[in-house]
Amino acid sequence: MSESLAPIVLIGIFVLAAFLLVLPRIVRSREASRDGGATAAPSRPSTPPPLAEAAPAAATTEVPPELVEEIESIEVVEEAPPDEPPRLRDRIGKTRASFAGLLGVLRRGGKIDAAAWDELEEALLLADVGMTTTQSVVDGVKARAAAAGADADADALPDLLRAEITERLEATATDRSLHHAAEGPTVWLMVGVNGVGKTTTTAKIAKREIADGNKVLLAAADTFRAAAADQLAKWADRLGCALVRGQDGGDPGAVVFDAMDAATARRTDVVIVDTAGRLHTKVNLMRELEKLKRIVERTPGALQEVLLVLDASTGQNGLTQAREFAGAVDITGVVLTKLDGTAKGGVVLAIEDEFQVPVKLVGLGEGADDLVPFDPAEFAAALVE
Ligand SMILES: Nc1nc2c(ncn2[C@@H]2O[C@H](COP(=O)(O)OP(=O)(O)OP(=O)(O)O)[C@@H](O)[C@H]2O)c(=O)[nH]1
Ligand SMILES: [Mg+2]
Repeated sequence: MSESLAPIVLIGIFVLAAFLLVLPRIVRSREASRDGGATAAPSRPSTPPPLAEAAPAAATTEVPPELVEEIESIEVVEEAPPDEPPRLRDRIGKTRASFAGLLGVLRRGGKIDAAAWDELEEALLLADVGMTTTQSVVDGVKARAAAAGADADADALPDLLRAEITERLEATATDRSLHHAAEGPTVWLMVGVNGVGKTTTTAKIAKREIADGNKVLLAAADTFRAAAADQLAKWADRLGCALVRGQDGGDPGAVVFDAMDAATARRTDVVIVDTAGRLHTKVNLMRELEKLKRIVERTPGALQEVLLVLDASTGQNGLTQAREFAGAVDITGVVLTKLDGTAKGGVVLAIEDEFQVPVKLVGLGEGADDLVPFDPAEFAAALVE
């Protein structure tokens, strides 16, 4: 061997030796990854594995084709991911049921006769649309039927009703979004009587805004009810947003004042103010709301929404509450909660008819994701399809 080849041969022997040393390790690690790490696990004193894991890892027998077919035919009901908003149609079953009887009658066929009009009226009243609005809706549908031909078929009624409901609601407002200030903090004031869902809705709205990339601050201006601020604090903690609170029984005006200061200092996008639903007298409650509103208005352009929260399950009683609040503060929109557990969802029509204020959001459950924008066409379709 020439002297010049010697180093090359030496390097070759060295590389071969290194490879032979490493090879067993590579084989072991491959086996380990195939067995889900079992072989790589440090050997412990023999604790028996749990029963579920004790089954042999590799099946050696073939699965009979008929079993494969059977398994494939099983319908897998996929659970919606937790962040997926619920569908209005799926949650307003009870209100839909008010119309189900009507549609059964209509589907018998024939022409629209007096009995069909009575059925329609009854269905609307059953859904708590209220006498005045019901009359007006029936008249609207009659006009549509006349336009379609005096002897319109009964089975055309659902479509006529759907169009009537959609157009009535769309006439109140086309934009049902919550408005943001052009610059500086946006403030939304939540008002309504006790127990309707103000605090829960505050949290639900906060969650949506955070998901949209906004910096949110919650103001616990319900200092009247013991533990009200704690309830909101829990939500703030869970959602990971800022909270301004005061002393129990203290001045809610001071809370809002501090919240406005904090919002400016921290460059907060949205401040949601949760207010008390009950005070010693209604006069006090209304005066306090006016006061809170004035404090927010010290920051020009900040107050973008005064949202009246109404519990759908109180049906027509919600209208009485709306009258009281609308008399004290200018309501910019309604959040109708608990639409999931009531047959009285038709009250949406009455609210918009009387107050000409849009229902902007609806609550469909107690969870933070159970809030959806109110869409007239979707609502009308869900009622009569
Ligand atoms: N099913 C259902 N329950 C709801 C909905 N919104 C709120 N709730 C429940 O209604 C109850 C009252 O809700 P709160 O948010 O505490 O009501 P509030 O208006 O803040 O009450 P006060 O602070 O006493 O004035 C709670 O048990 C909520 O979980 C909804 O859309 N659907
Ligand atoms: Mg509350």
